[in-house]
Amino acid sequence: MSTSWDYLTKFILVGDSSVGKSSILIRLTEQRWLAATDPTVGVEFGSHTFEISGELVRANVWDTAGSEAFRSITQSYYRGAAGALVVYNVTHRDSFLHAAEWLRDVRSLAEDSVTIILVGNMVDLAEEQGRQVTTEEGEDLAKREGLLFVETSAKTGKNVEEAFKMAATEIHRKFIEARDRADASGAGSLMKRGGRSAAAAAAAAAGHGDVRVSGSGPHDGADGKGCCSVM
Ligand SMILES: Nc1nc2c(ncn2[C@@H]2O[C@H](COP(=O)(O)OP(=O)(O)OP(=O)(O)O)[C@@H](O)[C@H]2O)c(=O)[nH]1
Ligand SMILES: [Mg+2]
Repeated sequence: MSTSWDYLTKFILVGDSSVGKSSILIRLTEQRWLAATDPTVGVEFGSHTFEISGELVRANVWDTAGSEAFRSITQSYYRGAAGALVVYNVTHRDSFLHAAEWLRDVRSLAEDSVTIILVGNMVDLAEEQGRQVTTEEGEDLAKREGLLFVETSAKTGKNVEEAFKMAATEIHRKFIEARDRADASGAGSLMKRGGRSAAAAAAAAAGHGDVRVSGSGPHDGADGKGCCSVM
């Protein structure tokens, strides 16, 4: 069956409650902003397609609840993730201090070759109220831990698509390298090849159809059996 993308890959969004993970996902998939969001119960799911080096990469994104109460459920979604966004709020220092714990969880539960991006969200609020975490502190942590880094605002949309695209570009790069080494494990297993048809390619060029719904089970996002996968 043909698909409207060349590669499918899985992302997870993790971080303390209220740092803006769901708002980032809504901004990515629906290009809108909700002033009031409900805390996520378990996980939610969204999908977005990026063009990278002339190829279409569809990211299936699992947005997890930051609340401790859901930890055992949310951790079951880490498996198979090629990309992880570890999100904190630049106006709330504790959320930054906790980023190290989220990072540890991602490293122990996701794939070894997972690409991790540290995301300092709410830069709009920082401009209004002042920040508790400087850009340099975020950059330093990212450098020490070998992470990508970006500051975002789900409210204005600043750098939201770029955050995912930076990570997707790195995943794509690792995948192509692994493919060239004929290595089907590690990074070579973190993207699934689709079969974009000529008609689908034309439609994709005209606009990428995104979806966003609540999740219902720990699909790896690459098997096509998820609630909203289009495989
Ligand atoms: N000013 C501003 N507010 C934001 C931003 N991102 C999120 N918020 C607000 O912060 C609150 C929490 O956002 P959520 O997206 O629900 O946070 P979450 O990380 O998904 O929280 P959990 O689902 O409980 O883990 C909401 O009131 C959002 O409107 C941002 O970039 N700027
Ligand atoms: Mg949420």
